[in-house]
Amino acid sequence: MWEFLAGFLLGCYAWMCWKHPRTRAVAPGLNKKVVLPHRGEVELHHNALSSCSQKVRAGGRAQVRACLGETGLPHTSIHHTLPSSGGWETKGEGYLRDVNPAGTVPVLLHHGHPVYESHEQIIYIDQVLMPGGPRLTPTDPEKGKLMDKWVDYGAMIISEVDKSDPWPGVTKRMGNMLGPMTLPLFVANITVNFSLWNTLESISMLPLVNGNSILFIILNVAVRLFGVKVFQRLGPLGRLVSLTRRALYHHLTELTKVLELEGPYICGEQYTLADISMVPILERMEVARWWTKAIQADFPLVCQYWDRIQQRDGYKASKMVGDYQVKMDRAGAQVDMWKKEHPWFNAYFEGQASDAK
Ligand SMILES: N[C@@H](CCC(=O)N[C@@H](CS)C(=O)NCC(=O)O)C(=O)O
Repeated sequence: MWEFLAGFLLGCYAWMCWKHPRTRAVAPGLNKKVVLPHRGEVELHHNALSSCSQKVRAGGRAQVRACLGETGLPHTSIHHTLPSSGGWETKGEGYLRDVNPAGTVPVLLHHGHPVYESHEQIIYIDQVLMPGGPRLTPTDPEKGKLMDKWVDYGAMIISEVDKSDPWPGVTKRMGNMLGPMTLPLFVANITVNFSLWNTLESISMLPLVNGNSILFIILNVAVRLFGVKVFQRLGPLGRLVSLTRRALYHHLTELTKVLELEGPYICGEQYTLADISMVPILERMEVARWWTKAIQADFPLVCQYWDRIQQRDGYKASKMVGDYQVKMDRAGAQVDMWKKEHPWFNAYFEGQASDAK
């Protein structure tokens, strides 16, 4: 009897694995020919912890506030759990079919037409949806080109980061730093916020997913086995984190150069989509504890720039709140504790001034 039941359940699982859709790439930007289920004119599918989502919320909220004040344009915000926040909603059949076959957030829908890739979404919000014309795009064509360059530089294109040789990918654009610099926070998050159920659920997803999701499942299990020493046990993981500080120095030097030339924002006096593209990166540095004393001392102009952005209402509206904030505070505190307990871990963040330059 039990053998029959176990065999039946295994058969159901195998059938589910076989018929479950896998993620696939989508075309960036507006997909005019695709119409997805929607309720409102403008919808944002996002996640509170997702940096790319924050970028769109930082741009989007400013836009929505303006729209609400001036036109009353409705905006629906739909939250989804991610593997990194302990859920697999974005890899489910419904999400892949009805929102994004790539299985990621954020996704902007306009009358049900999806706009994929956060760097495309912020442009679409400002240049297509904003009543009365763009507010976050300079009118001067030269400044416009500068803005485009920095929106592109702030994009996160994970496929550009080659696991065996990550340096070209992480230095190509600043957005590609988001993954490597979040790794210590991910490991801390799994350690202090994930239940055994989260790990078991992750393992059960193994035959259903592909790409980076598989790596995340391996990480989840490895953190259970090795704790923080996972960085020493899994060579490529340790190597990726160990180059983060040097790569951050590279990008913050570029940011300093443009601020020296243009300032106080990337395109001068006007706050633009270029600055919005920096928000999730500078914020993630905060949450994952990369704003070390050395970095603050070496990049005073970037610090002033970041302080200025943090005073803005659009930034304040884009921040995560509630339970997610509590969980990230707890994970951040764990990173702080590991820094104190393990000199080798602290060296990822502090290193020697000379080895970062
Ligand atoms: N280049 C994409 C990246 C999208 C992306 O990877 N989003 C992350 C959150 S920041 C995600 O959904 N991760 C979940 C996963 O890949 O399973 C964009 O900028 O929109």
